Amino acid sequence: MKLLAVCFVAALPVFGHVGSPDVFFEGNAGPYRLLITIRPPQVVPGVAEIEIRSASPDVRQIHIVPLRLGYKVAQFAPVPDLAQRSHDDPQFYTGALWLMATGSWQVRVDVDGAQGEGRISVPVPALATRVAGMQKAMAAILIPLALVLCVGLVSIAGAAVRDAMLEQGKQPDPARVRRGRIVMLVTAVLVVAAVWFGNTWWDSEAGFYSRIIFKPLHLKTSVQDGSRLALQLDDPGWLNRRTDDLLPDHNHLMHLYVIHVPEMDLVWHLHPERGADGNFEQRLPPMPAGRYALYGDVVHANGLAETATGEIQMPETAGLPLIGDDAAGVGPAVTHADYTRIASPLAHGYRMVWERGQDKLRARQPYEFRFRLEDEQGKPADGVELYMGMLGHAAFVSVDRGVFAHVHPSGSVPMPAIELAQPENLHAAHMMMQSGLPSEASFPYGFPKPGAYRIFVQMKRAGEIATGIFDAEVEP
Ligand SMILES: [Cu+2]
Repeated sequence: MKLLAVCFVAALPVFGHVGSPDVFFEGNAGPYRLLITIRPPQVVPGVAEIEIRSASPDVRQIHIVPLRLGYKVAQFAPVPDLAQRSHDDPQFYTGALWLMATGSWQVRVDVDGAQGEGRISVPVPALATRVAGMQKAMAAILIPLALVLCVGLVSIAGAAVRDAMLEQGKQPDPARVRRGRIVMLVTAVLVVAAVWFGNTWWDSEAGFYSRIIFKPLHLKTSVQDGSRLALQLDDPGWLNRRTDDLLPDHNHLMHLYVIHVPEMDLVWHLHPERGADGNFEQRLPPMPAGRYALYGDVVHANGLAETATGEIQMPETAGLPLIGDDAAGVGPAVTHADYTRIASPLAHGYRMVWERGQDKLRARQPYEFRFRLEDEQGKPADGVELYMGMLGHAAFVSVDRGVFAHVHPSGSVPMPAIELAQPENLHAAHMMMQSGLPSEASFPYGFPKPGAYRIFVQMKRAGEIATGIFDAEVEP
């Protein structure tokens, strides 16, 4: 019973992102600092690609193994694979692991090196996001071949009845020809029936698989009494998901990003409260009339985290000032995006600086995004505080809005999933936080596709939440 309970609790922690399935994680495996990228498969069962960069050169070997999160690890652990060290870059390792079932997995990374051994586990979801269709070229070959087979079968059956018993050199008599035709007709009917049956079976298998394909929640929205945003989690139906089982993450059931679109010049990070009817409600701050895109991050009781999306046309709201963890940011319209701008102005003459370097940003490449708070003299700001338990929160949003990722300094894995995979590491992170905070936050992330992106970065200083807004142009 106890084991069952553990399995249930740890069933499905995955990620609340839109269009950004790759997992980025930065952490310590014992004495070794690792940046780990996991590209989960799009179909399940499927192969996850693992990339590991070690910050130190004294690593000898890295072993990786996929495990179901929450199961008794030692009992079911397969033999770990040896990650391949790159020839060009000795601190870079790659591997591929099969994830056999839909749900929540962790990739356990064991490091052996000059400083001894270290271990870290990275939660990763195995969610089918598409049906693997047949390639067109393959279909172009297989369909004519199947037709040849069907026609061949019919003509063989006809020939067998008509010609098989015939003496050499003789023509079949009309009775044999007629019998041959009848048999061909019957065979044709049987072949068509077999093809029809096969197709029905295939469709039913595909239908079963399509139920597994992940369908994210939607946000149904309306503005009431001119200043209250009513939000309803709308489930399109996926497995046995519920919407009334949410867990607080950093004391909030929902983390809602509201972005003015298409300009993307105004952003709010809000925390709607759940009402007695199960729906969410947010007191709106003063906002201009316009169109807004909504991204609501929630975590289910079983650990599943997801982003519910919506859009709303709003009238101007008088609103109330922001309180608590709610925050707002202002930047230039995205039509005036400056891809070389590295500083975002803040209140009191402060600014946030993106240490972006000179290199072009490329899709599917993991990066360390570093942002620094500076005072009016350009010195690193002091008085930095934790904002909802973190040094910083960053949202990477593509201008076409197909991508939204909420990332923390530890990466794109939500905190409840990290807690499940490695409580001891979380403790270490908190210890670090207590011994004074740096003015710089870094976020491991990689863009899933080329295009224009806006990055909203939030840090807290002297009781105020600062929002920096930056633009990125990502090449293929
Ligand atoms: Cu956050």
